[in-house]
Amino acid sequence: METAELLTRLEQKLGLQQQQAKVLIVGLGTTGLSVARFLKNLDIQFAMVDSRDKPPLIDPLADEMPDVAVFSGGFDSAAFEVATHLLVSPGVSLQQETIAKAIRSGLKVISDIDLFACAVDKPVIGVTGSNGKSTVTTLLGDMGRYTGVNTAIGGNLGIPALDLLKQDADLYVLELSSFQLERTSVLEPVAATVLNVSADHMDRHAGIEAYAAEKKRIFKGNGICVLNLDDPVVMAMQEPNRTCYTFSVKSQADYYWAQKTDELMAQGSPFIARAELKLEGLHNVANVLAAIALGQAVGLDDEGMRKALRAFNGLEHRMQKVAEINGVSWINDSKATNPGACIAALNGSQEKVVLIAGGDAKGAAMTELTEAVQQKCKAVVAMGKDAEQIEAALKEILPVYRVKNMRQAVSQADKLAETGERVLLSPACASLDQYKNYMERGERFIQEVRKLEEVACQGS
Ligand code: UMA
Ligand code: ADP
Repeated sequence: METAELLTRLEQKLGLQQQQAKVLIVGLGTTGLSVARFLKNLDIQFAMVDSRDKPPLIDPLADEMPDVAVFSGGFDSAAFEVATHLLVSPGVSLQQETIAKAIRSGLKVISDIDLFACAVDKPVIGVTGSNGKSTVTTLLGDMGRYTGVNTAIGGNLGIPALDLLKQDADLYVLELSSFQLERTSVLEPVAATVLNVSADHMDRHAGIEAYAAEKKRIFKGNGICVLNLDDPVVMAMQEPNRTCYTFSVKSQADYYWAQKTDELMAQGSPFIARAELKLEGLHNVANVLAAIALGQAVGLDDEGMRKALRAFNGLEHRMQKVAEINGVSWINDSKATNPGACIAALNGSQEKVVLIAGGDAKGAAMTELTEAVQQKCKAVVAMGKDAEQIEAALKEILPVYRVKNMRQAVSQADKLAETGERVLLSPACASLDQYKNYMERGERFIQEVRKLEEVACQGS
């Protein structure tokens, strides 16, 4: 897009006038840096503020843009007083005192997704939900590639939306978190889905209704809405006069799993046999149905989509088999950072489970796990900040063992699991109380399991 046209759009849609706007970017992480680059290119004035003493991307910013003003070590900055627009990174709450005050005083909140929406001139698919976003977004990227459509994927998945524009793609697929949607007002995807809604990030949202309302923002505009027929909270988002495709693993829908024939159906015709998928668990069948619906919504070729589905092995740290030791399978599902994901993992398990759970519950109630744990588990090993909460919720129904770290967790689980059973790391909690991220937590689990494997090999 020509710069002049982009500037016009920014002015019309976001009130960002090149000469007058002063954007205060809150947060110098990957989002903040992508925005700084975008605004610098357009000669729009901005400054940056970060509550940390040394924001993570301060060095690359200083190298690329040494003249940019950065106020770090707190939000107590006069920069808020001169700004016209606030671009708040998703990791920072809009309820933070200084930010809330600035918003009340009339500063307009915008997001990197808003800027992206103004700058993009190709179709955008939006993917949100409490669980399955990364899987569906990645699958759509593969489907695009297998059908010969130059597809860029990113957003909450990792590459900030604005950085995707460099790829000059023909189709963009954005994974969007509730935090990104909450501060986005102009994105109108050609097709979008809310995969499911269950309690997550309750420490940042006023409640599940408020959280669901943020998710619903993905359906802004007139694009095709892809809705989960099995989730009443999602179905309640349906608007009259909109084209909606439903998906279901329980009953007939536009896209559904036909249990009798074990096929995935699309618009009344068999699309692919479940046996052709490498992904485990019924929740992944739901994810695949949503991806097919979105793919067809933007006209991707069916055969290319099938090829992508047959090849897709799933993402790391989601229901990955790490080892089989003395007849016990060890599964890494470290990305299960909320109860909904852990419940899906348990429901998909055929074997009896020793569950390793815990971390930061982010305000979610661990009692949500009760039914699935009762049906599938023989014991729970609890670690991390909210281990006590897990113990309190589950100790009446099965043994709960408290441990301090992953080494102890694996060792305890090893003592408990017997041939034909599975040890599942599916924490139902965020990892940040003990690890850098869920990847580090999963890697630590894998390391400990590998040690067990070595010992088992030496013994045999
Ligand atoms: N932070 C401060 N002070 C600040 C700014 C940030 O303490 O002034 C902290 C935040 O509280 C947070 C961390 O720094 O813990 C990172 O925040 P950020 O907004 O700067 O993060 P970015 O590096 O810009 O990454 C963000 C998303 N991060 C969050 O939403 C926390 C990334 O999603 C996303 O990939 C990236 O933008 C590109 O779009 C990560 C994530 O954890 C994977 N998302 C959550 C999730 O999936 O559950 C929502
Ligand atoms: P997200 O990006 O929304 O966090 P992921 O695809 O990374 O989603 O999966 C995160 C966790 O949720 C994993 O533990 C995975 O097994 C589980 N999961 C994936 N899809 C679903 C679903 N449709 N319903 C419930 N849990 C799911």
